[in-house]
Amino acid sequence: MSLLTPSLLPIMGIKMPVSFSTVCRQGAIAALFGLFSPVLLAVNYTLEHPAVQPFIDEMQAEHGFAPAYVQTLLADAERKDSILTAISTPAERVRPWHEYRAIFITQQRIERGLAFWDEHAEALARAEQEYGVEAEIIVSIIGVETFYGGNKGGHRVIDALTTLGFDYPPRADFFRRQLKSFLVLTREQQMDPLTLTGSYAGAMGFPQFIPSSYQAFAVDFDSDGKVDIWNNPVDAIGSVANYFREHKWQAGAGVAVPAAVSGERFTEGLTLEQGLEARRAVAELRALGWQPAAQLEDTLEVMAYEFDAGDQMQYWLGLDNLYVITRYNRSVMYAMVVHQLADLIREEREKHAQ
Ligand SMILES: [Ca+2]
Repeated sequence: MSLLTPSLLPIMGIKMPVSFSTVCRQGAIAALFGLFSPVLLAVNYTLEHPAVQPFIDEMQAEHGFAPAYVQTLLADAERKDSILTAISTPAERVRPWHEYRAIFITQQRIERGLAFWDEHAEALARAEQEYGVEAEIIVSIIGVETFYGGNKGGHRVIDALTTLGFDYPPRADFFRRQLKSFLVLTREQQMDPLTLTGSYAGAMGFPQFIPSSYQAFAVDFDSDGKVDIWNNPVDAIGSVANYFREHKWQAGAGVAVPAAVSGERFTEGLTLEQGLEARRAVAELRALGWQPAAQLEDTLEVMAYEFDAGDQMQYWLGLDNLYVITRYNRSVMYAMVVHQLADLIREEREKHAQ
């Protein structure tokens, strides 16, 4: 899950690797200097850092961790300037819908999705049955987050969470809580906290769960006694399905309905400027010039938004399930990409089955 900087990004924003090339560039430069300069030795989290001892004390008091163990882990963790750069680099600009969509919805991502579905058909069918979440939504989430596990992030989670928890004041509390969750989950799962990897913000495995989401929603879907979202796609499938069920996904209830607009007042119906939680009744939208392309009850409360499709604007009404997708990543463009990719993969799969 990609909770990069939700508070910093606009709702219509993007969680793209806008800073990726910058990170790579700076990493390369740092590596270059590292060859020649002893000044750029790794910075570890020893007791010299004022936040380390309090953290060790809290881990002992709250979770019963031996202080020496936590101290050893933190002393191995490295502060990564590339992570601080990535988290604090603002999105260069908000991409219009047609550009955002083109990044994620590609023929390759559809085809790899079909292959992933074929390979894990049993687990996906079982997830659909047990959690009431359509297979194509699970496939699409994993496809958008990590290209079906192909891009799970190369940072050590311990480095990401210590760097951000101890040296990124704007969100230090959040990331220290994630670090606590991470240490607890690795103890529970008997995993090595020094080797697990993820994104620069500590999002982990096929579904990019942050540690607190792992603790709340990840499941052992192949019943081997481990909840392994890093290497086990079956656990990842069950975990994504469980996440959606717990966020009140309604199987078969649809996600979004296109609309036509007319008249002078339809822009008054747009809800997104008031946030992802804002809703309008369908009757009210009709009165403002919105015509849904499907039958919707007048009393239904929906999101209403417009997207820049390049050559024209597109208008949509978002149903409760669209909002559920934004619980995974707080962006309506993200939710629409997941929805549309899911539909395209399902259509292709049905075509192949004929
Ligand atoms: Ca398992």
